[in-house]
Formats: sequence, C-alpha cells, structure tokens
Amino acid sequence: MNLAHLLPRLKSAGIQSLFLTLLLPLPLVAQITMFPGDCNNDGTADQYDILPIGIAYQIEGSPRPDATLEWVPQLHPDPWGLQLPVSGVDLTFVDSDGNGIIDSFDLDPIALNFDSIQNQAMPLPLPYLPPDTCFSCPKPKLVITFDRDTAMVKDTFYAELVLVYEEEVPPSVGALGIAFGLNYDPLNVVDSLTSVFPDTMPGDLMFVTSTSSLARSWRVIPPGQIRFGAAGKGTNRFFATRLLGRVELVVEDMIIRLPMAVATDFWLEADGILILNQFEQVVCLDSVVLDTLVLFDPVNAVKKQDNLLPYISFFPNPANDWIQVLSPNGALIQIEIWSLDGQLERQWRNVDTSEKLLFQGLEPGVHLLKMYTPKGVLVEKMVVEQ
Ligand SMILES: [Ca+2]
Ligand SMILES: [Ca+2]
Repeated sequence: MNLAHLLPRLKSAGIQSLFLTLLLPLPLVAQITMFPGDCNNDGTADQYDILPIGIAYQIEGSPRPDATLEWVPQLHPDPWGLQLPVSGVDLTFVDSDGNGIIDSFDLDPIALNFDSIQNQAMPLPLPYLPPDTCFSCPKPKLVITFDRDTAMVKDTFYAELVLVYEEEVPPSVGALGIAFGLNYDPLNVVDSLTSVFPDTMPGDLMFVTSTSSLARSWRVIPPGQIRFGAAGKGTNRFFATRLLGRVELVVEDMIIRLPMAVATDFWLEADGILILNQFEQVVCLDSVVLDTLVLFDPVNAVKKQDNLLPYISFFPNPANDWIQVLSPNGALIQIEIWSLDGQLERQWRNVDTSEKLLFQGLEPGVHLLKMYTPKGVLVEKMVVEQ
C-alpha cells in the first residue's frame, strides 16, 4: 500500500488530523541509522516492536541498501520521511528487514534479535510511550486463567491469555494490538519446557512471543519470563473478547526445589502492558484478572511439615468410605479431598476432630487429603479401597 492508498483509510476512520504528521515529509533527516528488529527505535528488540508493524502495515518506501537482519547499525541514505502518527518514529525503522514494505516479514528480525539492545541509532533511541491516550475507547481486561485448579510433579498445565471486552465495541474504538510481559516463579516449573502458543487460527493477527529458551540469540531472556505481542494488520482487531494464546507449563520436581513445601500457589503476573489502537493512541487497560493454581508434591508429603505444623493424623488409611482427622489443636478450618488429576472431590468446613467424614463414591486409588489449620496447610496421601 502506498501513501495514496493509506489516505482513504485514514479518512474513513474519521480521524484525519492525527495523521497529518504521518503524511509530512521530514526534510531535516538526511539519513537514518537503524537496527533491524527495533521497529520503534527505543533501543531494544522486543514484543513492543510488533505494534508499529501493525499500525503501518503494508505501507511502502524505499528499500534499505545492503540490508541484513544482523544486529548491527544499518544506514538508510534515503529515509521514508513518513512517521508513526503519535510517536513520530520514522517508518524507515519499521521496515526492519529493509525490503521496502512493512508486513509480517518484518517480525523476523525481532525474533532473531530479541532482547538485544542498542544506543547507536540515528536519530537516537527514545523510550516508546506514545503520548496520546484514547480516553473514549472502552477499556478491556487482560484475563489469565488456568485450565485446572491443581497440578502435580511432572504435570503439564495451561494458562489461557484472553483480552476481554465486557461487550463488543465498534472496531473504531477497539485496539490494534497488545504487548506485555509475564513473570512467574521459575523454581516451580521446568523453565526450559515453558511454551507459548499464540492463537493463530483466525489468521488476522501477527504475534511475537518469547520464553527464556526460545526466540533468543546472543542475549538470554531471564528465567521465569515470557514476552507476548499481538497486533492486527493495519486495523483494530480487538473489539470483542478474544483469546490471545496459551502458555504451557510443566511442574518441576518440588521434592528437590522446595523440600519443606508440599503445596504452593502458582500464578503468572503480567507487567508492562501496552495496548495501542490503529492511530497509535494508547488504549487503557481496565484491569488484569489473575488466576492461581496449587502445585502439589504428592510424594513424601507426610511428615515433612512436622516442625511447621502440629502433628495431625487421620485414620483409617487405606480408607473405605470415611475417615476421621485427629488434631491436637482441635477443629480444622477446612478439609478437602482431591484426585491426583487435580479435581476437588469433597470439601468440609469447620471440621471437629471427633467428626466422621463420609465420602461414599470416590474412585478406589490414591487421593490427596488437604487439611487447613490455623498454622498452615498440610497435604497427605490417602488410599481409598473398594
Ligand atoms: Ca524496540
Ligand atoms: Ca519489510
């Protein structure tokens, strides 16, 4: 798409004034030195660099002579003279592979050079914080949910990343794309096995993702981190609730890593969330809704907490269709029975130690008994016989 094609698109969007800067040549910039993958010229190649590609999708300009994808300063003697509408970044930076058109192929240098840094571009790199907010744009929520409530050692579980609009909004006030980071405690999962699966099925979005073992070259992303970017191709693609992708995680051997713990909460924390619309305006986020999941180590769970918790026991074990819990401190706050695949099967509150807990109908085999005391939570294996 050349400039003549872009103009009707901007006019149809009804916001022309914003784009005057986009259409103005930059006579003062004689040449540009850029690093392929740093599309917003903020000094780093990362998930935020997908957003300018989405905004300027299919705009054309002069190719970069002798372009390579290497993270080295690359001179463009004939800058495009077109700017992103709010940040003013020249589109010469956005054509990161240098072939003269902005499209999905410009994502490759981001992946190749992910997390690389530079301070030699000309004009000099600046923080990428477009100083224009769309206050009339409805605010979506970023919702992170797990596909189960609990996971055991070696288990695989998934987190779903969803951008939620409470109700569908007109595309003109939606969002073009979103970029953010996710952090988690790498002690609890096998960090090298963490994978991100963007929701590529509709095919109307581009993605940039990374984990600590993928999409890296000479710089290694720290453990416990995921980076995620998604953008439409020139137009807002977020105006109704839609899935961004799934994160696959595998539970680490917690016997080694957390010798005193038998159960621990796990969650993904989102940070650095930037949502832009097709006019490069910031779309505010309503909130991040976080789910948690309990990681169990069912092996050797018994006795490990003797010095943390008062001695609690239960009988009989194996059990048939009832158990009784003995606690020197009296009543327990709550008792739960879980299956090994993470399903909550039974639940009692304010359990007295003289109380018989009846649970007819449980599958024969190993289950987990989770006991909540005023001093902490204890998990033990319980065998159910027929
Ligand atoms: Ca960048
Ligand atoms: Ca290109």
